[in-house]
Amino acid sequence: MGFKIAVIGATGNVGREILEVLDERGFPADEVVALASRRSQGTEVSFGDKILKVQALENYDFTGTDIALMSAGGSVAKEWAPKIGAQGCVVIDNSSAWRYDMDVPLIVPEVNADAVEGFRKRNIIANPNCSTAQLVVALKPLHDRAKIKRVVVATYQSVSGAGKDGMDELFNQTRAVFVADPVESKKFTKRIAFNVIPHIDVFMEDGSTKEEWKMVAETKKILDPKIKLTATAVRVPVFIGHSEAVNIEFEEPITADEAREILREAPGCLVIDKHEDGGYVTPQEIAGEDATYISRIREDSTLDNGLNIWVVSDNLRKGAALNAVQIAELLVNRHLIQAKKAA
Ligand code: 11C
Repeated sequence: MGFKIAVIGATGNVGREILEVLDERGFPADEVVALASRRSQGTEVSFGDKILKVQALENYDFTGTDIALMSAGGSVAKEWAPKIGAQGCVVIDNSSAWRYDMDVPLIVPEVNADAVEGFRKRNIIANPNCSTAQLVVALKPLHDRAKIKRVVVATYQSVSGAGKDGMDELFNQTRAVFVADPVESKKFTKRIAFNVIPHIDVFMEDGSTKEEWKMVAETKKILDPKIKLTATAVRVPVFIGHSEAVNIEFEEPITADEAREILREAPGCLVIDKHEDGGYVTPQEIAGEDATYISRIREDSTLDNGLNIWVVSDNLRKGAALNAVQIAELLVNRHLIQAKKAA
């Protein structure tokens, strides 16, 4: 007997991707329902070769549903995740609303799968920010080998991280520049077409942005609270795929060749690192792919035990939908939940 799954926020970028990933991976679901706000009720979304009619979250009874994959923003998650969890349905939430709650596990299956067991306290599991997910997939195997002391990261984040409005703004501005129309900025604070913007999410008191703060807090929670991390998060005119230039200081020596071999074997990682023209990965090449790609692995001669790496992944997949579905698979494969229909 299979599971009953609800996808909340089914009409958004990530919600649609979740439906695609559930279908592609043959998730053992007997039934998948698409939910969104009342405004989207009746909208149609694809699930494999089926069309699902979107139902209103407000009217849905979760008592017969096993897992809710939620991608509906922080305020919806804050209000609804506890209500849904109380009806015995496990919520896997994509927003930042529950990530830093001590009673909610924050999971990247390749990194801290065992921590998922903590979901029982609230029936909520948090999915990390996209820029953190791909980073910790690359850091974990290196940390296991040589213990990371400090990480300095600069991100190059695609506009899809800001949702469909972000993608539309890049498209419309690019067209406006070409045809010499006035360029309007609504979603981003400055023009994103043919530009880069060192600002993602709101500013914090210390001058960093919330996106940068999230990378610090989430890396500590998922991987190791002792790791020091500093980040500069930058929006770039790319539709899909976040990239990261990462400088890592280790406690123990590790060569670039060793790191390359370790990463080649590591779950979720794919190394493409030829020291020649084009022998590295760019986001444009990997949109729609599941792996975290690692290139430009080299020693940093300014540190005792230092490496530089370049990390690229599809932010809508490993950074969101795929990771959420992998968490659901973890619950099923470890028999941590039973299908209610079967009970
Ligand atoms: C961006 N990383 O690229 C953000 C989007 O905390 O889940 C995801 C925000 C989050 O704008």
